[in-house]
Amino acid sequence: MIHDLAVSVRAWVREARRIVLLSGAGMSAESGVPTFRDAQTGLWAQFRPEELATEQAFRARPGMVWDWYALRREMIDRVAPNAGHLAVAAFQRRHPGRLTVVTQNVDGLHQRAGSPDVLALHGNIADDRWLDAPRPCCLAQAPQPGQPPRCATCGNLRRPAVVWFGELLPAADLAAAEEAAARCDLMLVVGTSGVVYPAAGLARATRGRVAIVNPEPTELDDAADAVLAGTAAALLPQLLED
Ligand code: BJW
Repeated sequence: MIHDLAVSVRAWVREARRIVLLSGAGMSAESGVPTFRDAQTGLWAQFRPEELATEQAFRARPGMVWDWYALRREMIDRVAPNAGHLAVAAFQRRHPGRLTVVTQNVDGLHQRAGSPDVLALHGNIADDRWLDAPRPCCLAQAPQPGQPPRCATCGNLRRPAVVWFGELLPAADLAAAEEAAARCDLMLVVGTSGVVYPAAGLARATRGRVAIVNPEPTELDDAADAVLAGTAAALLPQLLED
């Protein structure tokens, strides 16, 4: 059973020459990855992302923030792409070059589903980098294991290679996402609350149609031509079928 509005969006998908899929945490919810701002459990229940996902929080409590990321890394290693990720990747295989994935997610699930050239605006949780600019001593030896690992000589810390509040997004990926948003005929905005910028701004910057897929209202609903109340894994296979 497919709703009338979903039929319209499916027709927009068929007409569109260029599509952007802008995803957020809800894209991976049905894979078992908790979102940031829904009812949360464990460490998510005690802290807001704005309190943990900052350089200031890491400098103040590196062990605690490192452990938060370590738990999330373990959890992400255990999950798999869901029917939504797979439908996107299958569409891209059938229509090379027509759909660009721009994601705020750091879980790598679009990439694992087979989507090519994903623009990962907030980095990748599987990667680390130096907290402070690396000195020759940092580069000369393997980091000393720990929570977090550190340079044995100067104490510089390793940190997750994700984008925290107040930090710049990767410039090339953001520029490519802005260009794709400016050029697309249709943007599918899936599983994001639309509160975090500049990613949310992409949905306001496009001159193409905007269709939202989300079981709950979002901050971007006023910018949308269609708001589909449903989940990524249920709706994307319908919207993206030929
Ligand atoms: C489902 C579902 C299912 C559930 N199917 N859906 C303009 C105005 C105001 C503030 C700013 C602005 N521009 C910049 C800012 C500051 C700031 C910001 O946006 N603050 C806001 C909170 C107000 N932005 C930044 O600091 C950014 N950097 C920047 O702008 O640099 C320039 C600058 C520098 C210095 C000063 C000023 C500017 C960086 C933002 C980095 C965000 N990082 C995080 C953490 C990443 C690492 C990690 O994973 O730990 O990214 S925070 C967190 O939020 C994460 C997410 O990618 C991001 C977005 O969250 P998302 O994906 O929308 O998740 P939720 O949980 O919010 O929503 C889930 C949705 O799914 C819900 O709607 C559910 O209903 C839905 N859902 N199940 C479909 N099955």
